Amino acid sequence: MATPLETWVNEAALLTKPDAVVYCDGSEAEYQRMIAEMLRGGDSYALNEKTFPNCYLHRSSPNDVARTEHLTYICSSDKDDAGPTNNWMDPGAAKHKVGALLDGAMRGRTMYVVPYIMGPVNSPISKVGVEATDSPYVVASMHIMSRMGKVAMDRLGTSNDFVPGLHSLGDLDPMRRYILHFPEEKLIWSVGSGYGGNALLGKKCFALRIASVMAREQGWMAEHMLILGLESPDGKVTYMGAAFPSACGKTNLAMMVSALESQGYRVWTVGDDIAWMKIGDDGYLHAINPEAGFFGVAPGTGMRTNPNVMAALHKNTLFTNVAMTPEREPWWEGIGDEPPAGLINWKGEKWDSSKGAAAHPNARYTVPAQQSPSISPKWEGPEGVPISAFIFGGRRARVAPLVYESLDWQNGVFIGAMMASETTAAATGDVGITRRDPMAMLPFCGYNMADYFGHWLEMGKKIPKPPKIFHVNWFRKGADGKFLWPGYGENVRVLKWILERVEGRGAAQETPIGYVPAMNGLTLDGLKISDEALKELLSVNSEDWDAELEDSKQFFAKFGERLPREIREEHEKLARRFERVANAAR
Ligand code: OXD
Ligand code: MN
Repeated sequence: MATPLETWVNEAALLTKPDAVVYCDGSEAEYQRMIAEMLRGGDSYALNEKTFPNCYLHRSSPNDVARTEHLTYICSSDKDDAGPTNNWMDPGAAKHKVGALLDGAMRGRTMYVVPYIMGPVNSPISKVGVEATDSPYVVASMHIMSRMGKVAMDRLGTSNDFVPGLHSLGDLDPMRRYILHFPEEKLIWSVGSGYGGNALLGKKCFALRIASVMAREQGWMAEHMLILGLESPDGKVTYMGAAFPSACGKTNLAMMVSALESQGYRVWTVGDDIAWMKIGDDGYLHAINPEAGFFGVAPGTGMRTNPNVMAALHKNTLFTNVAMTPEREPWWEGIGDEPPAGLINWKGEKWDSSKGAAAHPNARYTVPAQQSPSISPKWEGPEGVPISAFIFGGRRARVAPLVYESLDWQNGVFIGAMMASETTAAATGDVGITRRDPMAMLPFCGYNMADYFGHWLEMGKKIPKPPKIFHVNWFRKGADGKFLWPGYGENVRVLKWILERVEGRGAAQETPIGYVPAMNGLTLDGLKISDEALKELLSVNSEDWDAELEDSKQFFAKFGERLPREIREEHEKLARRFERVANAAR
C-alpha cells in the first residue's frame, strides 16, 4: 500500500505531469548532481576553485529577485481568519485558479521530492516537511538550509505527519506567480518563482506561515527571530530571541564579533532568522533554529559588519545575484573594497558605475550554519536553548530610543504589536517607507494578526519563566542625517545592558514607554560617543510619540472587534503616561 507521502507525491505528479519523479536522499553525490544540472541550465557558474571551493553563483530571472508579498495568499475558509494584513483567496477558488497553472507545469522536467526536517534531527520541537519541486537550485539550496533526504524519511516513516509543499518554476512570469498557504489543510503551493523566500518552502512558507498556525493550535511559538547566546565573563550563556524585519541586521547581530570580547562578553549563534519555541520542563521557553543554513543578504556584508559570516562564505556556498570579478570571485557593494576592473554585474553584463549597483540589493548567500566560527555548541541540542529575553526592533530614523525594556509581558506584547520599520529590498515594492510590522511577522503570520496578538498574550500566562521583553533601534539618526550609534560589534553593549536587566541589575530610568538605560547605564569604555549623541539616542520625544500613537491607532483599528482588549488598554495607558508627563511639565 502507498504511504501518505507516496499518495501525495503521486497526486502532485498527476497534476504537474513531470517526465520523471526522483526522491532525494540528501547525499553529497546528489548535491553535485544538482549543481551539474544548474551549470547545464546556463544560469549558474562555478566560482574560483582555489579561493571559493565548491561555491557557485546563480543568476535568477531579473523579475524574480525578492519575496512578492502581493502574490502571497492565506487561503482559509473564512476571510476573517486571514485577517486584514494578509491577502486572502477562498481555498476552492485558489485550487481551481492555481491548479490550472500547475497542470502540466513540470512537463519536460523532473520532479524532485525533498523530504526535510525543520530543526535538529532528534528534537521533539522539529517537524517534517516535504517539498516537490522542478528546480535543481531549490534542491541544492534545501541541502544547505535543511536536514533533508534519508534523515527526514527515517523520521517520517509511514506517518502522515508532514507538511506538503508543491513548487514549480512555471514560466517565471510574475503575472502567473502565486504563493498559497492552506492553513487548515497545512499545505503549500508555490508557482512562478525560484526566489528563496517564495521557493524554499521550508523557510517562510512552512517555518513561519503554516507553523504560526500550528503553534497557536498547539500552544507553542513560531517567530521571525534570530537566537543568540551572550556569554558573560563567568562563562554563563544567556539566550535571547530577536525579531527584526527582513534585511534589518538579524544575521549580523546573531553572528556578531563582540566589541567587549576582552571583557569576557562573547556572542554565540543559534539561528539567524526563525525560532520555534516550546515551554520546557524547567519553565523557560526553549528555542530551536529550524534551519540548517543562513540565507543572508550579501550587500553591506563585509569584514567590518560581519567577519564571522565572511569567514564562513569561502566554501560550500551558493551565491545568488551577486557580481563576479575576473578572478571568478563573488563581489557586492559593502564587501569592503572598491569594485575591481572587469566586474560582471548580477545580470551577467560588463559593469560600469552607470549601470547602478553591481550586485542586486537583495543578492544572497546560502551557507551551512556550522561553517560560522560563532556557531553555538548548543545549536543542534534537541532540547533547544532557554530564552531569557525577547528583543524587538526596527529601522527607525527617529522615535524609538537605542533600547528600552517593557514594563511587563502585556506591555511587551503591545510594544511588539506596534513595531514599525522602514522597508528594505528583501521584498518587492518601495524601499524606505515606514510600515507597521508587528513582531516582524507582518509578511509571515499565517492567520489573523489580532488572534496572533491574543496568542502572545495567552503564552505570557502559560510560561512559568517568561522572557523579559525589550525593543532596540540601531538606526536612529541625528539632525545631520547621520546614524547616532555605530552598530555591529558595538551592539554587544546593548545586549550587556539587557543581560543585566534580566539579572535584576542595569541602571535604568523609567519613561512613559518603559525603562531606558540611565546615562551611565551602558558600558561605553573604548567607544567614542559624545554625551549629546547618547542623550539623543536615549531620548523619548513626546511629539514623535504622539504621531506614533495616532499612526498605530489607525493600524490597530483595522482589526476591529477582533483586536484583544489588552492591546487597546495598553495603547490608552501609553497615551495617559505621556499626558501625565506633559501635565507635570506645565
Ligand atoms: C529573509 C526575509 O529572507 O525575511 O529572511 O526576507
Ligand atoms: Mn527573514
